Amino acid sequence: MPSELVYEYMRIDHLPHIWCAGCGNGTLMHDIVVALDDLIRDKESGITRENVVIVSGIGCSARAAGYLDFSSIHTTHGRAIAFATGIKIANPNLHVIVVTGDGDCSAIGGNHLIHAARRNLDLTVVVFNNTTYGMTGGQYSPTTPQFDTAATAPYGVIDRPFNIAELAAGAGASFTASGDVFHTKETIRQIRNGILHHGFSLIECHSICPTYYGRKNRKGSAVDMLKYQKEHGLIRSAYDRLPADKKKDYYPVGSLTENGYPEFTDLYSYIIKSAQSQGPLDRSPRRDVVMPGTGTHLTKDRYEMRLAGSGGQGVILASVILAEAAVIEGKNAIQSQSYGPEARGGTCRAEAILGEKPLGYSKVSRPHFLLALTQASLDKYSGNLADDAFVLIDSSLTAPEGLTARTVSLPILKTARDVVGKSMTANIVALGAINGLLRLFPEEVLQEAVKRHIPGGTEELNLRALKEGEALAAQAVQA
Ligand SMILES: Cc1ncc(C[n+]2csc(CCOP(=O)(O)OP(=O)(O)O)c2C)c(N)n1
Ligand code: SF4
Repeated sequence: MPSELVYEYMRIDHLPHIWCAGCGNGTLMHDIVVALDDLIRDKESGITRENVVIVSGIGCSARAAGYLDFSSIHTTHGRAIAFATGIKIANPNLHVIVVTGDGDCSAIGGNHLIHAARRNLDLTVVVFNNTTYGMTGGQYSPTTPQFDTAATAPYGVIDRPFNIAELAAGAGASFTASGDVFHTKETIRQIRNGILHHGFSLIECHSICPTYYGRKNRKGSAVDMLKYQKEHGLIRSAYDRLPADKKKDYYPVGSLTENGYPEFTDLYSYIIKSAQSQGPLDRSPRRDVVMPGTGTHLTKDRYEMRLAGSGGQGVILASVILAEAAVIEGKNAIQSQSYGPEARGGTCRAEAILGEKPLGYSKVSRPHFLLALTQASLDKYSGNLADDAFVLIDSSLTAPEGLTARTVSLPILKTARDVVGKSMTANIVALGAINGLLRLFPEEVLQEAVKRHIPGGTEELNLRALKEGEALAAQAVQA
């Protein structure tokens, strides 16, 4: 690599690199750097040093993420595309480039690959395909040619190999191409086009591993392996013109597919915007939030809510409705749940994190609010609450001794059963009570969120349940 590119784009303190002499990884990393340098210099491209993220899994190839001086993350084996997915969804303005090995992306990470391709998420995946597990000593991978030998196949590999570019194209990737170590100019061009492409792009680069694959299969020196690429890699247009019976002796270098399938984060934001614009509704500013006896304002950027009960009580649906109401209000929300088989006879919980600003981390760690509808779920989940937490429990329950958070108990289950006339509406009664106490949403917003998630024909029943819950809260506030 020209020294000015090394000084500009590599972490000098990480050098010398660990790759063997003659390994193809250095050339492919060079190709990524040249493609990026070209794009960064082109002010029209929208690509800057700051908005590029390099993600890798584990393997010889994956070390590139450590050498490249961009925002980078060296993750776990097979999971590079999963990490990259999170990064891209959190900030769709980033250009996320995954550097991955054939084992990393098509064996242990094969599911992540096909589903990211299927979603057409705007990532650029550059596969360093050396047809072996280099880092662990030359085991066979999904791309090892049939009957070649490997540390785990001393008499030859039986499986037929994947063509990773075709696999990605078949799964729905909107840009696929191949490159190699010898045809540098075309490989750089494809990486550059892949980065510019808006959608899932994958460039499968045939690499060389003289140390393991080459030695075990008598492919000669690194120079011999490169010579093979020179003689057997054909620019796509020339490859396409070959008669069918000749194609097996060559491989194509260049573009395989390119189309304009819609991109995942575009569709995602479209769906969220339309969910918000279906909103009714009263856009009046949020009312003051006065928790019983405290006068505290609920103005958190991140408000973590946990709803707990037993299976069948509808706490998951309640958390979904809370999150939906936040979305209608133009706020951010994360909904999650823990509903294992134990919920059939024991406890289950669901969570919603609500916030004005982007929420980031999706796990509830110290809830600001806890609803408990059963004693077992109260006992289980009343520990580790936020310092200023607020707890709402059904009045049939007994607060555990160690519970110091402000706690209000209301006859939620009884109201659902005796006043609304259906025990199964307890979750909606609880939602009315929660909103009455915390004043999270204008009533109309919560009603709309309820309507979007209840079964058809139960509207009147559930809106009545919501009202009864609000009435319970009103009495508690007055008391
Ligand atoms: C979960 C997990 N399984 C297995 C390993 C061991 N491991 C490290 S690298 C590697 C294979 C690397 O092969 P490939 O992805 O083709 O990259 P290369 O080293 O050839 O560039 C394996 C199996 C690991 N680190 N983590
Ligand atoms: S083992 Fe193979 S892939 Fe790994 S650095 Fe050496 S030549 Fe490259």
